[in-house]
Amino acid sequence: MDKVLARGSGSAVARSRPRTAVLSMLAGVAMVATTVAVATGASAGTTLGASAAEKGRYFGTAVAANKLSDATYVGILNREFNMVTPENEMKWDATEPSQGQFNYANADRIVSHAQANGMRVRGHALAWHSQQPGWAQNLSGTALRQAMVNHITQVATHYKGKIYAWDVVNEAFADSGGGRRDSNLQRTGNDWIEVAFRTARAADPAAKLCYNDYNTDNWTWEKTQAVYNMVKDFKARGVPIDCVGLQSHFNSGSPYPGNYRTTLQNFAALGVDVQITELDIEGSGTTQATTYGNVVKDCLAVSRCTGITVWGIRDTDSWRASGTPLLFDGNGNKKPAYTAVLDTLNAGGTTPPPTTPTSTPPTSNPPTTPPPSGNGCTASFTTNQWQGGFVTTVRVTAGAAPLNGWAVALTLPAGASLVNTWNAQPSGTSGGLTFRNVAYNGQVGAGGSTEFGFQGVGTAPSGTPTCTAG
Ligand code: 9MR
Repeated sequence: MDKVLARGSGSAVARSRPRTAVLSMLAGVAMVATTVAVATGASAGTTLGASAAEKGRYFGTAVAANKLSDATYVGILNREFNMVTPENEMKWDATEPSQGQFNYANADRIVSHAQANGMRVRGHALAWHSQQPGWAQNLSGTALRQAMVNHITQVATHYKGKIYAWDVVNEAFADSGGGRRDSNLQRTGNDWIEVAFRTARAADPAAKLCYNDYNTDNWTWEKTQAVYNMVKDFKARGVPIDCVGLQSHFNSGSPYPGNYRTTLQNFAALGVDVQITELDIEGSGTTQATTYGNVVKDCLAVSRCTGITVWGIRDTDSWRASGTPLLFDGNGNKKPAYTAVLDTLNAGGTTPPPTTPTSTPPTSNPPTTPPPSGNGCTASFTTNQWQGGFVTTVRVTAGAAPLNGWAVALTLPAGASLVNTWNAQPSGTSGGLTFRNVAYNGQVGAGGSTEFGFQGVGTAPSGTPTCTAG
């Protein structure tokens, strides 16, 4: 069983709490409160999506394709939300049930529904240890690495231009100890996460690329620190990452932490967007409503917290239905939690820029290459080779003078050819190649460096590449 499910079993109290008439009564009160809030705020939105949009954000939900024929469900979906995440339909087992044979039918239904109703889509999830098809579970080493790269390339290409943000890698860190989670993907090599991100960038350059995980809400937890260090390292080395998703499944075993805003701020200060991707809060009534309000307040306080997605519409749609963790009851009525979210969205006026970290961030020094003493530049590369393919990362380092443009020459061995390149423009696809800077990375300060990379089939280049300034 997935570890999140184990954690998610929550407290017996939360699970046995009855959804009684009290809740319906509170829902009634909630609707009155909503009406009052709307009447007093001229520009206040009357739905979650509209109110979030007024604050420059989105409000989304997980959607299950098989519920798109449920009129109550679709009515709430279309009225309230402007972002959707397919709950299971874009996962590896759903999209590539047999190796090399792709099935997009259910995911396409959700994407079409979203597009027809003016909603955007968060893609979930390209590479994950869980919900792999049987054939992938049985692979290892280079065969699995290649299968992952192909899967990401195929799925991200199929949805190219239709996805606001992809959860490229999901839940790759261990719950404790500050390290990676053991998995077949992890055993292909520690660089599997960055290879996944580079592959996704090459396939759909316009989509934001996110790392998504749970139990990364409390700033002091080892797992939060471990993900923070990875994102910091990726930013330092030019690995393409645009956002961090905090799933935020809250219950008594994994409660909303008082330092949640600090966590959001500290991730944002690394230069990535932060998104709350799978929010649900077990409980009921005022207690649950207050926590929902606090989460929304925290997101509004961090300008790079760009949106919130709840993990389902009605309590009965939830993967944790007995914990009644969502904004609508089983009949589709608004709960007090709904009103708290809407009122907080409407009240939240400020979106200050991200602040500097409020607690000392952990340090992780980016790899450094001593600058050469002369003018010009040098280049060096590292390669991840698997059977039949490779990813090479090239570091360009300026000499004693700043660079205003650079070119790196290297030769691909016979039979090898380029598949994707990021952060550089290649002169061709095989043999002797020159990679030139692109618009945003030609200027490198004296002694500074920048990185580009490429993915290819066949054998990776070896030797020392030649770097020329200008
Ligand atoms: O909500 C999803 C549920 O229907 C599936 O059975 C489950 C299987 O792993 O995945 C649930 O969604 C998970 C999400 O994809 C990743 N984060 C944890 C979510 C809850 O388990």
